[in-house]
Amino acid sequence: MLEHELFTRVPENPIIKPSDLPYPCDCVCNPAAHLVDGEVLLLLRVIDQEGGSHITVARSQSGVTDWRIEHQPLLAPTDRNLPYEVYGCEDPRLTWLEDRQEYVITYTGYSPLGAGICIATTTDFKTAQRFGLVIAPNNKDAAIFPRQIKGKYWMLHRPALGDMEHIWLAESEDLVHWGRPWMIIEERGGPWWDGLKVGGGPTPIETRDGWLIIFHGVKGTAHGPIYRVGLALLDLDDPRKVIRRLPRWVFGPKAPYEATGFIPGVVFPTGTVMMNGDLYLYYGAADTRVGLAKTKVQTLLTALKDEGK
Ligand code: M1P
Repeated sequence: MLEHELFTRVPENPIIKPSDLPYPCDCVCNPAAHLVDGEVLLLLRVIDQEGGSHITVARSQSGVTDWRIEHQPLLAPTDRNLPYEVYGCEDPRLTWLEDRQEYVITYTGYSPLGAGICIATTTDFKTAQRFGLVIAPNNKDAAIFPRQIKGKYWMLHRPALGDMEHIWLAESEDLVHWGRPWMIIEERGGPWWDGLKVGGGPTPIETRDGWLIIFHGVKGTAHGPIYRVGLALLDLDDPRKVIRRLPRWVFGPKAPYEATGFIPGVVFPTGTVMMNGDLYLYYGAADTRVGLAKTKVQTLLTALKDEGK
């Protein structure tokens, strides 16, 4: 029988839980990830005890254990001049842009007006320059490609249009003004594992075969939504062209720390790094903790080649 899951959980899971934070919080989940100065840096989404979210930096040599977590958030809803983030800064993704020599953080700004896409940049993860809201609500799950394509920056994003929540692309020359929207990965409706909605995951990964896209898909059930992980491949020179999409999911909530928690039945992939030839996938588990699962990029590409449509 075909093995459904293409990722292997590390035995240390959950690798970060609320009690690991140096200050009180309810949940820690959905981290962005990058290799920075030879170690893994995570941007954690932390849900405080009032219910709002902020973003805090964590670092580890191994990317698995011994996390050093900052005592102060990098991005928090404290600035009165940022009205679109007053309920929180959520679900970051992180991209290094070589041409700008800086990291770009995309995150969801949540406010009484809904959830929209915000951008900030940093070089040292001690301070960040906030651009504010760059795409109006309702829109989430933004991640910027790690290099320019055809002279433009490209971003995955997920507008909510009535009942439809598909993954789209947008282009920009300056990271502030985004346009030329193009839908690439649709929620499939019906009984499918990705029928209710889909949303972009970690920063797209450049491979010989194309841009590897790891995304989440949601199925609605009588017991609530199930969040699982899917795969697609986009053309390297024109990401508007979807080369392959895997019909099935490849990683889903199975372990107790994914099946129970604040929102049960959720694995929410948001960050990857390459470590010792493995792709490390960091994800939110039940919106409560951080999990880590490993695979080989080639395993994902082979599945897309053999089973993708
Ligand atoms: O509870 C699961 C997830 O629900 C939302 O997902 P989406 O981006 O698809 O709307 C988000 O609120 C996310 O933070 C959360 O983990």
